[in-house]
This record gives sequence, C-alpha cells and structure tokens, in this order.
Amino acid sequence: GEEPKTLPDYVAWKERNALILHSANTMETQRGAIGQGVITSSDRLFVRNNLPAPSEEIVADRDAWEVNIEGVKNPRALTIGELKSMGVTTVASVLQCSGNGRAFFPHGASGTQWSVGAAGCVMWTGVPLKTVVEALGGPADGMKYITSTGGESLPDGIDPKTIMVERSVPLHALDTAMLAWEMNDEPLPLTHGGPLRMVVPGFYGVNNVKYVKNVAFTEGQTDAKIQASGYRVRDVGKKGSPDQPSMWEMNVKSWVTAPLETGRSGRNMIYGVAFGGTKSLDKVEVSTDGGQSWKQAQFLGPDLGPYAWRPFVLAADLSAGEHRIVSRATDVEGNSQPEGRTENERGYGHNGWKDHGVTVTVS
Ligand code: MSS
Repeated sequence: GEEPKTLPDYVAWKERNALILHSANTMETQRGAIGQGVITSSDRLFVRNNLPAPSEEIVADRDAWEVNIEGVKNPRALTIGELKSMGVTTVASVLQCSGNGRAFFPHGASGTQWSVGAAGCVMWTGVPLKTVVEALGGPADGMKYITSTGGESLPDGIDPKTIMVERSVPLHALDTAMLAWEMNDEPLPLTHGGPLRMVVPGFYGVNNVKYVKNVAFTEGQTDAKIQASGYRVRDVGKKGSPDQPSMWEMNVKSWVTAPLETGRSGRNMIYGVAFGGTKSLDKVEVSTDGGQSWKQAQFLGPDLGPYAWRPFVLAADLSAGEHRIVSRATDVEGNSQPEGRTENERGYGHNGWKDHGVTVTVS
C-alpha cells in the first residue's frame, strides 16, 4: 500500500522525524534516532499493530480495566486497581518485532520491511504475573502455556480465530512475565497496549500482548492463526504450521547506530546497541574492515539487567576511504551472532552481523 506521509491520529504524539512510516499500523525507529542512552524514549519507539488500535475510550478509566484470569485454581476477573494493590516491579526489556531485519532477506520475505528499528529498550512497571496467579491459587494442574488475548474488538463476518491477537508462551515464562500499566515512567500509552499489557521479557514483540483482556493457563497452545501458523520459522516457500518453532525467546543481536554514512579521518566514535534476549551479554566486538579484524567495544551506561540492551562504543582510528563497520555480540553462555542469515519464509529472527553493518565513507 501507499506509505502515509504524516502520522495517523493515534500516534500523532510521536516524533515524526525519528520514525520510518511503513504503514498506518507499522513504523520503525530510524537507525540514527536510536541514540546512545539505555532507554528508548516512548515517542521514538516503533509501533506494530496486527489489527487497528482500539479507541482511546479504553484508557479513559484505566483502573477500571478488567483482565480475566483463567486456568488457575480460583479463576476471576481483576481490575487494574486491584492489580496495583497486589504488588509492583519494574523491569527494563527489549521490545523487538519478530520480523526486525526482514528487509535484508534476498528472497523478499513478505511482511513489513523492517530494517533495524523495530526494536527499543523499554522500562515496564506492573505486577509480576506470578504474584497474581499465586493469589488465585496457582495454575490449575497440567497447564503448560500462558495464553494472552488482546483487547481489540473484532469485525463481524470474519472467523475471529483468523485475526485475533492471542499468543501462548511456555509456562516457564511465568518466572518473569508481568502485567504492565506503566511504560517509561508514564501510564502505558494506548499505542503500546494501554491500559494493560502482558510483558514477557526476552521474548519477541508478538508475545507482549497489548490491551490484554484475558490471561489463561492452558494445556495446549491457542489455535488462533497468529499462533498456529503465524510467527513460525520455516524454509522459504513453506506454509506455517504448529510443529515449526514459534517466535518466543529472542536471540543475541547488535547493530551499529553511528556513524551511518560519513566520518572524518582520524578518531571516530562508533556507537551501537546489543542485547542477549533472555541472557546477559558477555561482550560486543566491532570491526571496521567488514569482519576481518575485531576489537572489543565498551558498554555505555548502567546495566539494567539481562533483558535490557546495552549501548556500546568503540573509539576507532579510521583512514580515508570506505569502511564496512559491523558489530558482533556474544552472550554469557557463549552464543555469538552468526555471520549470515537463517533463510526462512517470513524473514524472522535475523541476527546475522554481516547484513546489519553500515558502509561509511571517511574523508
Ligand atoms: N498486541 C495486540 N493486542 N495487538 C497487536 O496487534 N502486535 C504484536 C505485539 N502485541 C499486537 C500486540 C507485535 S507483532 C509486536 S512486534 C508488538 O506488539 C509491537 O509493540 P509496539 O508497542 O511497539 O507497537 Mo511483531 O513480533
């Protein structure tokens, strides 16, 4: 479709120049707007809506929003007001779309052509899901997944399963999942799932269900299309199906954020961001010769925990000419970004260092 030139109303509060507008429902942060700090400011954070956003009415009386908790010993609905009295925690985590980096796949993977900017590092505040579930007697016996349903109202005449945003994650995510009502120290904007969002730290964006209205502990995964055949990693040309890997835990990744086009001969500060998904980072290396030689970068700013990203910097002396600058992160378990891509039909989970580099002309 046609790319809009101006921001749609529901995101009019965003910083237009920091974003690449792919469509009214998809916009990414410009690589050069990511900055050198740890937290991505809300007005620069990417947006991805599989369905049109609900109306602002749902954030008019935030504390009255109800979430239904099912598949526990004592199922019931809880208001945000009640959740706020149960407990509170704050976690920094990277929110990244499963298809971030899709634009680099040569087979033309269908979907939004995200480059690097369908990602940001966000501070979430809310109640640990575990606290809520324990108050309701714990998960019912035999439950293996946490299934969250988005609060969009669905159009008539279409099988709801084919469009609804409902995602299942493995039960072990209960150790870290939370129901968040604040983002970056402000009430969670509607755009990012206000009044209440399921946050699963270290898991791809799609599992972080916005305007969450139902959380169910279930024996199996939901049969909603977005889970059953969507967000499944498979060979190019293949259809999605439940036996293929789902986009759950994120892999280790990094990219350079500056310089992007030009540099001056002599000392240049090379910046970027790196994260380990569900694991802390060990190191980030930077190469200014396309991966022939590497130097270890310094992390910048505070370490906000395993799910946050770490900005990094390397001071490099560059000579006149073209330089291919790439970065490669390694997590504490020794997993490093691969050089290449894992080719797959929908272009999910790309963390290869080669494609994510930049070519800088130094004069
Ligand atoms: N939720 C809901 N409810 N709806 C929708 O649409 N989407 C997904 C998530 N969640 C949705 C939800 C996705 S897919 C993503 S990325 C994310 O979200 C995004 O976010 P932001 O806030 O940024 O917009 Mo891919 O993997």
